Amino acid sequence: MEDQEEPVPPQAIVPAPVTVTPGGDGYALSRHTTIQVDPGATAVGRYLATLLRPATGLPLPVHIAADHEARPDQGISLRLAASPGLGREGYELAVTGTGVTIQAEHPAGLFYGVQTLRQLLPPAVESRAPRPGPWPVPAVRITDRPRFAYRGAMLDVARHFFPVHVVRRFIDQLAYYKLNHLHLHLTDDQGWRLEIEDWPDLTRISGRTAVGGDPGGAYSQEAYAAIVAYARERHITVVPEIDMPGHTNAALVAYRALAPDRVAPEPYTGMKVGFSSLVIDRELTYAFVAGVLREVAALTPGPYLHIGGDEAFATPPDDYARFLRRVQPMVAALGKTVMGWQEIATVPYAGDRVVQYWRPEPPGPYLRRAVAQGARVVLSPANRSYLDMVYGPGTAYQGTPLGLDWAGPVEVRDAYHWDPGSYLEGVPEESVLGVEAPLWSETVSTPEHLDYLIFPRLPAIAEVGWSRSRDWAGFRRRLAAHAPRWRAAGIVFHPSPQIPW
Ligand code: TNX
Repeated sequence: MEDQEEPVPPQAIVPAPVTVTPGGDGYALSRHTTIQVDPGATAVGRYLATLLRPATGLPLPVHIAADHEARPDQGISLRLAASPGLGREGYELAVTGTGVTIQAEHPAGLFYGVQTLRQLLPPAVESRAPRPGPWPVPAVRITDRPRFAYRGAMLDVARHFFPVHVVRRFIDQLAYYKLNHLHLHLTDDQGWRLEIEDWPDLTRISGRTAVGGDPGGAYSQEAYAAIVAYARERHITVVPEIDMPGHTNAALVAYRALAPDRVAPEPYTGMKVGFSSLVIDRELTYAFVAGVLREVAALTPGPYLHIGGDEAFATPPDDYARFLRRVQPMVAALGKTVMGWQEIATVPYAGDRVVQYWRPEPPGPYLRRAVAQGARVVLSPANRSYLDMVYGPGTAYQGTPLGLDWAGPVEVRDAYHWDPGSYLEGVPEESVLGVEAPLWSETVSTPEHLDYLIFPRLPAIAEVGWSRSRDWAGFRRRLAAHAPRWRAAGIVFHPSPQIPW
């Protein structure tokens, strides 16, 4: 990593900004650098200081100044001001000989400007230990705003449980690439991961199991609230998923009153899908669902409740439709927007709804009909965006095959080279809320495994969601420039043969 002292070319930013204009004198962080913030930008200012201090060892004091005129023009300044055309998440960033100015209409925009600034600094800035520097920032003017409002990733904490500190690390990785939604797949056949006060055996019993007999785990409501708060500080909305009516073996194990014939099934630690179902004609099922959704809604400030709905092969289609006709309005009654996997679109619904497309093959006409009825679509095509797919033949991680291959392989170019705005016939860009990269965890149980599957594909999906332009040749070079950053941050990654590392 001899090249760490070299200024990074400003074009190495991922996701690509709208405009990047290099030129003029650059700036370098020093002992004299201060971070000056408008009163409404204090949290972003402190966040920036916390990011930069460990590696640089610089004091970087944060000064809150209501009065722009009174400020020295040296250093980093974060300003809240109307930025016409940049929207809630857009920002302008300027580096000159005297400092760095980031301006945005909303703290979210400043937050994304801060992520861009990180990428302008040398890779060593990502180290948690002090590094010698210097800390040059190349001269550049950037204007930027995202293409899609929903840019997400999903973590399956049900097949394998990931403790809060691992989820926090995942959140930081999303923030780095300007993603703004964290979908947590909290329940499945193999485990139930969120404490529900009215149904304590869900986690007391089914919190203990995981795929392969591995140790389980569960989030107390307090731990979940801590995840939500950590995400929120990074402008990330948590989307909790309670998967139903299929993928519910863990719930039936905990409460046999919910099971067919009221006989508890065996705990399940395999990798099959589609064999379990809630009982559709039992009132207790709806008391259960209503109670769970009520507690999840109360813990979740974000607008979405994800009700799963995928692969309900053990639920006859008429039952499935009846179930959804009762459950979707429950979500609305809690003041939340229904979100679900694409199968929910087979059941008409007049309310506000987000449908998550995932199957690699073209969807049936039902999806078009749901969109015509007002549904918005989040695109997670498995053969493009699934972070749990293998990269390619012979890409085992340290001898362990990592990932599934039913929709794969998914190499970096597959993840990068597609356009959400024209991906599905009958789903126009106006109906596309955004993109999400799901990471299912049947074969994944450690932070290193997560890193390896996430990098370098997540940055590709991030650019698909943020940037309007698609430029594979340029992306390959920009992505290659990120490898030293991942190394400095202690992140393991797949050395894809498609990238000129
Ligand atoms: C399909 S994608 C599933 C999950 C599996 C995943 C593995 C979706 C909505 N359902 O239950 O974990 O494949 O890739």
